[in-house]
Amino acid sequence: MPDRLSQKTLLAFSRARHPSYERSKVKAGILHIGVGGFHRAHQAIYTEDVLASGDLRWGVIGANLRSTNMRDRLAPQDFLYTTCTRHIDLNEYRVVGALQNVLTLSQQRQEIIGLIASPSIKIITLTITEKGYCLNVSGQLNEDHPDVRHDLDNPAMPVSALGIIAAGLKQRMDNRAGPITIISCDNLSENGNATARTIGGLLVRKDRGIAHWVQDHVQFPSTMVDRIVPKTTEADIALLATESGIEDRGLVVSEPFSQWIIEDRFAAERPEWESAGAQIVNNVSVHEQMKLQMLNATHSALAYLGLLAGHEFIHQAMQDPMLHRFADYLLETEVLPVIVRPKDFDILQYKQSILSRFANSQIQYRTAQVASDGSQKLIQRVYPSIQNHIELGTPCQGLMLIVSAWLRCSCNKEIAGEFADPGAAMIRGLSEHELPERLQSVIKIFGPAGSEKRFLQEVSTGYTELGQKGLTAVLQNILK
Ligand code: CS2
Repeated sequence: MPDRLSQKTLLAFSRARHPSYERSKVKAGILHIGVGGFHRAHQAIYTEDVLASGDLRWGVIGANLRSTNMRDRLAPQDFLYTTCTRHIDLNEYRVVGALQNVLTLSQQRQEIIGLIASPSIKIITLTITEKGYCLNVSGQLNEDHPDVRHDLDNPAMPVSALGIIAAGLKQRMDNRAGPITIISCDNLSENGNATARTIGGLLVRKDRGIAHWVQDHVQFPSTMVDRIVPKTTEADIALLATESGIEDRGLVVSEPFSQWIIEDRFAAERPEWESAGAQIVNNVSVHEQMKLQMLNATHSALAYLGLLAGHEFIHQAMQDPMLHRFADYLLETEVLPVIVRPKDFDILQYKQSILSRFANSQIQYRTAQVASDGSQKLIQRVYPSIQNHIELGTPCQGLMLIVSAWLRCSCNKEIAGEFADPGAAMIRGLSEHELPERLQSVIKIFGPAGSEKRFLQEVSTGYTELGQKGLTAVLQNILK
């Protein structure tokens, strides 16, 4: 029987790199909301390196909203977990000690609010996914969202991630606990501003005093985060046990690549993340937008077209010659011409690196994982390029096809059963034949874009052709 990972069994885990600092001396300086695989394989690693460099002010307390799953997995392990970086020829294991605890909002609300209001916490990081921001189609706080309505009516008992931050900030002001930096690490354009807008929307009804306090004491830097982190499987956990004799229910697997670009806009002290490879820059939006429009858009394309073609994983979609050609075509012919490039940046090399990362068969990233929440993701990743083409009057059949494929997947009962998308509930209730008549109202999910005639027309044509001619013929036509 393998030993369960913990502070006690750590010494026996000789295949892994261990925390090189004394965990008991670490003070909590960061609160992270949304402790899943991505945070633990990304921001937590940068912080782990800072701790390893000897600056012990930056332990991380995690908080999740409803599920106690992560806490249940990690508590018996003293909140230690292993990261497995999958290289072509080896698995590199590292045990991470940065995480000190994981709380759950539904059970430890006051504790979390107390942390946000505590002077020792200087940073809040967030990975709450696109839908966690509760934005409406115009990018403002969606006051019709049930969680937002609840939090506006019960500000002391919030249920949303940003509601809890709003409650905590109010208490922080009352406690005179000083400035704090809130960093969104989700794939949203201008994610810092989006966070500030949502929290502002939740606070404004309280009183003007808090709005002014936030202006003076809170910063919301934007960030670009990048690392492919598939959901951990039982097979991954079993492989680790065989290779090392250690059972880790919190294992997280990722690709070698990792990038974190953070806008240099901090309200107070911060970890020296740049010593761990993060880039702290004046303007992050050009990088953020480029990543969304290139990497994430192509990822979504491979997910929806891959699902229609019957592929379970992204790398399998990349092994499908037609889909591979489509991904290349999409980037080269439709996305690159409308991208604002960061200065002195080799965009062709970036494009190639995206394609080879997606083709990496060491990383088993399910098409259904990327396909989830398309109603929130596509407007961020695909629409900005479409909008540019509409303005220029240039063709972009491939980009439009991603939206058509999302609709096809969403109203195909078998495929839609594989991924969640709460924002697309109304599409999911429709049959394949009902959808075209309802397209206009469905496309409202895209906000003002939804009333764009060309968008509506081409998405509709793509949808019909996918049904009548089939995926291969539609792709052949685009790629000819
Ligand atoms: C993916 C992203 O699931 C998805 O929607 O496109 O999580 C992607 O893997 C990351 O943004 C890569 O940095």
